Amino acid sequence: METTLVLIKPDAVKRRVVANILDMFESHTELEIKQLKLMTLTFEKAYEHYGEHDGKPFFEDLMQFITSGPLYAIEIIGENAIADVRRLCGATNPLVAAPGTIRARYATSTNRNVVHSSDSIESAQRELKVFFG
Ligand code: FUP
Repeated sequence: METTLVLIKPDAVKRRVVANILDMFESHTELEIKQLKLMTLTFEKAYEHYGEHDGKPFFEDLMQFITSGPLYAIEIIGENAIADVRRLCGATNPLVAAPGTIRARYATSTNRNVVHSSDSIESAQRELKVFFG
């Protein structure tokens, strides 16, 4: 079994599309939601998650955005949870995200792309600690 972290980001919460996004994970029969919590990140928490992007041109905007309001942190498990969840989320840039994916449906740009999902077993373990201890 794999375990992965999903964030439903503040843009999705503000635009009230959280239930639609959760439905896409719930409808995937190979995936199971194990934990879910609503929280607003401090700068310090956001840095623990996104610190690897420090120095990149989009970093300040990313930090401002991810701390701008509540988000949902979700632990999802499944045999191929990491790849399955990333496939459901779609490409980082919604303009190239496959039709039917969460980002194709709901994201408005690369910087406001409604979801995050872990990209490897190692990232998942690190990121789950940040959000669930
Ligand atoms: P992803 O794994 O699809 O979430 O994408 P990355 O790890 O490449 O990027 C992490 C986050 O940085 C993305 F969710 C959005 C943000 N980002 C930007 O805001 N602008 C960019 O040009 C690239 C990434």
